[in-house]
Amino acid sequence: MTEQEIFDKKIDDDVRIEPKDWMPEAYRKTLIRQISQHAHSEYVGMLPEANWITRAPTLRRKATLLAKVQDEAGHGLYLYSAMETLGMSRQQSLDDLHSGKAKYSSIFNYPTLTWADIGTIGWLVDGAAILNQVPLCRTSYGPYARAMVRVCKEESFHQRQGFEIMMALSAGTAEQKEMAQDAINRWWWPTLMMFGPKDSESGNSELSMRWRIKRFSNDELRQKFVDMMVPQAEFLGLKVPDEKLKWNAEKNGYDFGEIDWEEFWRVVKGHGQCNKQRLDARRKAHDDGAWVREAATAYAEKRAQREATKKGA
Ligand code: BYC
Repeated sequence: MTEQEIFDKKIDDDVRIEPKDWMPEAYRKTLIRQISQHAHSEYVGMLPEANWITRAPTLRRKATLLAKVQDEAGHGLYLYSAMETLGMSRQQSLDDLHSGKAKYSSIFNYPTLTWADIGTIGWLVDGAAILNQVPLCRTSYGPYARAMVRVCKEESFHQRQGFEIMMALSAGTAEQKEMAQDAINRWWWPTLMMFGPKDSESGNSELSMRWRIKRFSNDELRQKFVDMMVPQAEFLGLKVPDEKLKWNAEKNGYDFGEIDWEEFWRVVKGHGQCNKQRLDARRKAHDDGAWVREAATAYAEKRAQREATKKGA
């Protein structure tokens, strides 16, 4: 059997591909592309939420939000490590993010204006992330799949905390309920965009599905999301801002309106409300952290020298 045939058989038999296995260059590249987009999303995703840590309404809310934001940093780290197993250094990935070459999820280029936005991000954005990421626990590349198991457990907790914030607000005063409705009005459509372009325009889907990197198409996941979230919105007493939303008994799912694809591509291409602000914040955090990296490297070098001297003695 050729190396290509062994690889194809593993994919067909659902056997994981591991870092030292032979893999087609295009498979390696598409994995790096997707994991990079994913890792940077976790990393940049800390910013809109961190914006509310100092303004969380109670100590318990603050502690929970702090833990959530730290979890996102951890998710980024698992994913950067998974990328390293494919030969992509962390420095290179970060350089690509900071230069604007690498993508991250469009959703994080929208501002968090009120506390209800934190609830809505947890409920809707993490809800979308879970739907997209649970199938990734079975993705064909071992290190990515294993990283996703832990990520998904933590995301489930994030979603619960978001929903709980929304329950409190929607059962609160008229102003609180209005704040919750305003948040869903602003976040609903950008959340639907998280699943990517329509299947007919998703250039990467076909190969990614064949290689079992992706298990469901962008539109399939988007449909599942709408079907899952509409009853939750109803439970909260909130209205989904889509006049075309309608139950379709024949397909056993909801029909819904068309996404503003022009807005989607504008944000993906770097021209959303907060793209500049997000990248500036990440670059600044990286520059401010230079001394930590230098200190850690100096410590590691000193320690290696000490070990070598001990061995020589
Ligand atoms: N934003 O051919 P397509 C999270 C790009 S959740 C920006 O369909 P693919 C978190 C796409 O990269 C969010 N770019 O691509 C949650 C491609 O560009 P390139 C992160 C987007 O890869 C809460 C081009 O458009 N989750 O982290 O087959 C708190 C054409 O698309 C977007 C993941 O990344 C978008 N919305 O499918 C904190 C999950 N959509 O690469 C953090 C893993 C598409 O050709 N990623 N693009 O230059 C995936 O599942 C897939 O990459 C996607 C896109 C479904 C997103």
